[in-house]
Amino acid sequence: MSQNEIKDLEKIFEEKIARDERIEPKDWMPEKYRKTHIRQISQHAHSEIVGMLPEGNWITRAPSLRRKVALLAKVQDEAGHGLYLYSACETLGISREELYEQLHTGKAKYSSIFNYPTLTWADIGAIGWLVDGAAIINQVPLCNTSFGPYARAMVRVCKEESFHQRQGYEIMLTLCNGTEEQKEMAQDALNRWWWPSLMMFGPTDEESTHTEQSMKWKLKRKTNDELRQQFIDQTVPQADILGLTIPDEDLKFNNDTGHYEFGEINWDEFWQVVKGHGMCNKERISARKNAWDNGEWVRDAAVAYAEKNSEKEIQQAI
Ligand code: FAQ
Repeated sequence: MSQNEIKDLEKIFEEKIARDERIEPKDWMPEKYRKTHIRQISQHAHSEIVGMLPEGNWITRAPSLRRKVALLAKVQDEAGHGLYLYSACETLGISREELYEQLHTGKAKYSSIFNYPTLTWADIGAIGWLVDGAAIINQVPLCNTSFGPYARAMVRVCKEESFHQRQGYEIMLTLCNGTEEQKEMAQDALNRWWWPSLMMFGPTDEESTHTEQSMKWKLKRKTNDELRQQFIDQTVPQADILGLTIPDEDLKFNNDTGHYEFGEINWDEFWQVVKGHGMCNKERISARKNAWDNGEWVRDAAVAYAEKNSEKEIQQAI
């Protein structure tokens, strides 16, 4: 393709973005746009899949049948989100095998939050309330992202996340209205999950490598800091209703700005976790690798079955 032809295509692409039209898989797109979407969408898909592990840990220990059914449904939803997102990512010309390979070799990231352990039942409440709460705030703007398959996947994902957030908050509410010991469990879970939840939104805008370009392409519709502030403003009053204390001595409402001011995030901890040195990084990746290896016979059987069926169809057509 000549330089002039590429320039014309770039112009059409930029104009579509400016008009808030969706870019679809068969449309021409700059290579960097394609690559950065593969990076973000696959990281998102991996997060959903790895994110099943901390909660899966509690399915057999849920305190009642009702809690067990809800948790089971939530974890299954997360598998579904991962699968939609892998499919959306594949439309950009990368195979599922390559995506898994990137996760298993550590080339692709997944959300830092899933490298923390779930120590008590209250952690399941805290994850639903805080982690799904943060995920909704991050993902609602992504329903308007510029790449069609990603935006469409986000609509259903967000609806399901809102059920997840409510089931988590309801667990917290029940614990907080329970015995003194149960309330302490809820406070302890909040103490451990608060700061990692704030880190989910990524580094500050100043430190973020991709935000500027991703905002121009309308892949991201809000910056990391904007989303983090929105999460804090929304969540602090919810903690007040629970009668829990946010573990941040510097947290205070600023009447002039209408926002909460908050303390310093431990960015060293964040980068340590992102680089693979968190409490559960090794355990999470090895669980995923084992699942892949142990599932080989199922994949082989599915391929053999599909081949047999297509041979049969060809024979019948002859
Ligand atoms: N963890 O330049 P930025 C969920 C990396 S789904 C690990 O700001 P960007 C559902 C980033 O990749 C949760 N790494 O990056 C659920 C980049 O490194 P790279 C996942 C992180 O992409 C709930 C570098 O730092 N959600 O929770 C993190 O513009 C409950 C520089 O950062 C999504 O993925 C992090 N937290 O902004 C499941 C949503 N933050 O790639 C189970 C879609 C940053 O150059 C249970 N993604 N990094 O090597 C996004 O909105 C964006 O990708 C951000 C990061 C905001 C996460």
